[in-house]
Amino acid sequence: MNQRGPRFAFHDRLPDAGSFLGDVLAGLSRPRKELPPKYFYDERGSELFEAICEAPEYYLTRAETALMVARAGEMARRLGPRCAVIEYGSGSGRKTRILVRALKPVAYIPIDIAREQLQATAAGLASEFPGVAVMAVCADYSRPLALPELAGSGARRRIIYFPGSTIGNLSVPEAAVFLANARRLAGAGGGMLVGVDLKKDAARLNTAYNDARGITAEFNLNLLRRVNRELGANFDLSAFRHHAFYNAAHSRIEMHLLSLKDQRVRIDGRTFHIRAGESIHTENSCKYSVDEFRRLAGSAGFEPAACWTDPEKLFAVHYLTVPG
Ligand code: AVJ
Repeated sequence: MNQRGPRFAFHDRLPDAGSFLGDVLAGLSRPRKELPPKYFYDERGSELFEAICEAPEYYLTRAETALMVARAGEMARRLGPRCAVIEYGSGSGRKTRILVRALKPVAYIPIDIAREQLQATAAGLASEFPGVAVMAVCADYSRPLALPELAGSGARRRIIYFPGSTIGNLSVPEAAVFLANARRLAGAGGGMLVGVDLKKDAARLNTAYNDARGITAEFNLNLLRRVNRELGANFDLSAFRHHAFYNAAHSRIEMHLLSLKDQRVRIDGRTFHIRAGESIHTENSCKYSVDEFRRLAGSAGFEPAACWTDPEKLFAVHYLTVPG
């Protein structure tokens, strides 16, 4: 842990590359090949994701940011004073700034797997909001994790902030388990503020994940570039094509990397055969109506306390509370 003054601490709890290799080998060994989307976010992947957020087709970030700008005051009143905000996957921190400015929490604990971006974002926030104790934790929030000590912060309740509809990466049963774990972390009297992309017509969704400039395609393919660089694999990027579509039966966008030819890939002494037309499933992005998400949160022991949506009904921010 390296300290940078009393208001900023950085805790590095990321396991080494071992789990990346294990996850990649396991994913490619399945009858339907897959790679976990959390590995999109190396330095280039984080940059590409920021570019996606600015693409005209990708409405999610704009809709959620506008919603935060319009309703942050109301949200802050609902959440109350002296919160400790724990953020899962802090990213660029734009939405966080809007929330922190309105809420003035006593502590802010961003948790992110993307180390460089976490450092920059957390340090920036700490200097912008000197009244907030910032304790960054570089970790994979999908695994059990220990939080830094909050006892001295004067926090009255823990609020988990999970914006961006990243919860959509999980299947519905996985999301139920994830929410139950989040409820335990928030604890009695705590809560969760979570951004969720709403169901809408398939054309709008398909366009959002197939932007005209091909940034999403680059983002998807960059995962193979990362596997090549960090794990010494030999994926031929030119032999794969980005394929994203709305699967209405599962209410989710699926992203795949479609193999354009029969090919073999070597990773860590193992060979994987990929047929022409076979795909590697790289991401799900589940979409929920307000009521569906409320029911899901309820099944995980949360009380759906409030929900804000934008005028176009593109995106929802739910406030869930833990009874106690
Ligand atoms: C950051 C997971 C919410 O699913 O919309 C954007 C990632 N993938 N374009 C999403 C993503 C393709 C994004 N999340």
